Amino acid sequence: DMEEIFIGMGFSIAEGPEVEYDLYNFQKLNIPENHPARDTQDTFYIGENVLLRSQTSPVQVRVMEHQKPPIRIISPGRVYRSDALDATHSPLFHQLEGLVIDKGITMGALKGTLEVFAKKMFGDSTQIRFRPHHFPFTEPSCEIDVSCFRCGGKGCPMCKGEGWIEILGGGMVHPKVLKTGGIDPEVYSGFAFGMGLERLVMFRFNIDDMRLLYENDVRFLSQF
Ligand code: 2NL
Repeated sequence: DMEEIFIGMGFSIAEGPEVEYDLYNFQKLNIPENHPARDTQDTFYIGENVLLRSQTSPVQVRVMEHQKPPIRIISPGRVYRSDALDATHSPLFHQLEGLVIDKGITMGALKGTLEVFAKKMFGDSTQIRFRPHHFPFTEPSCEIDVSCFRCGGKGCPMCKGEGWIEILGGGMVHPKVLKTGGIDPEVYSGFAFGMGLERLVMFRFNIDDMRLLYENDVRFLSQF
């Protein structure tokens, strides 16, 4: 469903390796040597410079290096983080990231794109809210909430009384990231966003334990 929504807005689907170089997973995304995300506690290393990708951003870096703007892609796929398995964490999960680069791309374009996505995904009355945040690869950065699709924003157990549910992170692609991708930040700008698929699926189908998604229990699967 998510792919259909973005294809409808002119995006293409990009894929890349799950076993990545440190260079593509971290360095080219402005995540320096001493950044906590690079700790072996958080990332599965296969060799000194080779790891299981912890995000799908390296796919987008590879597209930047091989394709001239305009770029309009999503990169859905498996990612890996060294987390213990519990109801809300899994060492293997899925992300969908998006990247748009052209002349004159602004935060307004990010907002419009994600508003269309949220309405198509969760219903026409859905609203979105941007909150300031920090990611190394975007500047400025934000987290994006959608109005609770269960209670419409009044507050309920699903949104923990908040009225809003956090589903996305995003921002304007950092000039350093554009430059390492071979794109001139003086000429082009872009936005990027990312979201965790399991979290979204759990909200959509009211699933309270992520492990159910991986256990292949027929009693669970046959409901869909
Ligand atoms: C989150 C946040 C995000 C991106 C992913 C990105 C990719 C490139 C350049 C800049 Cl190549 N940014 N991706 C940007 C902001 C947020 O994901 O919470 N994901 C689960």
